Amino acid sequence: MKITEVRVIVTCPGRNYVLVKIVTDEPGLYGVGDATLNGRELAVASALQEHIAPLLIGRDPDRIEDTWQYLFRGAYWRGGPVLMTALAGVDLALWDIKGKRAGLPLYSLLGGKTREGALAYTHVGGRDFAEVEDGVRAAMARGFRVVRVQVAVPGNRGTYGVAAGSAKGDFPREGLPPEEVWEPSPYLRTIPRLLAHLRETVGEELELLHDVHERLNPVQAARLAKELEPYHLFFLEDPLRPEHKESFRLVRAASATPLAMGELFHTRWDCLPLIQEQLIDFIRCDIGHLGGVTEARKVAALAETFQVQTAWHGPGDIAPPTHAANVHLDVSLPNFGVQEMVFFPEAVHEVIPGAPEYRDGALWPSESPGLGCDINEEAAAKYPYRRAYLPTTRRADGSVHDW
Ligand code: EZ4
Ligand code: CO
Repeated sequence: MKITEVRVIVTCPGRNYVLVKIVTDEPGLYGVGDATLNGRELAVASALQEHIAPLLIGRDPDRIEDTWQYLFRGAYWRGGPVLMTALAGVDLALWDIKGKRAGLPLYSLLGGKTREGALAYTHVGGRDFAEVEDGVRAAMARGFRVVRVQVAVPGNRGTYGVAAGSAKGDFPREGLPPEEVWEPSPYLRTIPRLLAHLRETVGEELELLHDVHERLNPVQAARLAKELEPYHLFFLEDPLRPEHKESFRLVRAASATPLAMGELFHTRWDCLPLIQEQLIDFIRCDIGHLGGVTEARKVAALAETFQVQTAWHGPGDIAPPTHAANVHLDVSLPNFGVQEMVFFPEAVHEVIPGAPEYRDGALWPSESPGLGCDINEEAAAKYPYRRAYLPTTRRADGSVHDW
């Protein structure tokens, strides 16, 4: 069997997605992958089209590991978000083909189920504590047992994870990234109060978590983890930027708040220092930015060895094939922890059918062979690419901070 064609499909059913369709010489047999990188979509599409697709034509799609090694090690230039997202798109499509050939869902190829469904968490953001509380109650009514909570911070303009119109940042010029203003002091005062409010009003049983989005310095992160300790978070997400892994020692030493990190990691070597020193409790890489299922399995095996659980990134700006891959891994891995999820709008289901189904607080894998997703190319063509960016964050004095 040979790969005959690699199609890169860029579409915007509400937001931009880059999809990979790998076609084989076996009639009707193809695989579908996701290679979306928010704000840099066309860089990945071009890497795939111009540099990677020509290397795949004529190769045996069954040899996933060899293809992965060939693209990662064989190219000399390796790693980074663009190349590892492109590699993930190829990797997912190849696993999809393997599953379809075998007539088995991906989880079965990964060793079979260790559980039936994947415990899932949803996002709740609000302009104030009351709005967050309402959102949390609505999520509980929908069956969620784990909820991520974010709140607008007085004095800051635009808050990560808060969708409400008035909380959004300003656009410096039409078509450029929106700009938000963020200061650590009000943020550090607000978040413990939010958690105190939620524990008083919704009780102790619901699992809560919060995403710092890598904005704090080590001592600020240590303070937050310590002050959140009484509220028993499920985990505190991404307290620090990805560069200084050793800074996690300070946060770890300050409290017993469980820590999670990983959506900005691109290889197992990024994850290794935090895992082997047991500085985190959850590794939450984005499979779509990590070179796919092939690398995620290796990260999960490293994590299992050190009692670290998985919490793969599952935001709305990666496409359903990556969400499907998440859940196939979740139900097969022994050290699965929790799965982040979103509800996709109807247009996404139309263009990319097969996102994992949500029911009773969990996500359930497709029983179809492979990943269980498809691409409706006619529908995709109705939604052409629209240039868009993630926001930029500035401090109050105007200097650039990390978004
Ligand atoms: O900001 O996917 O946990 N989820 C997140 C996401 C990321 C986006 C970046 O493209 O932090 O919302
Ligand atoms: Co995050």
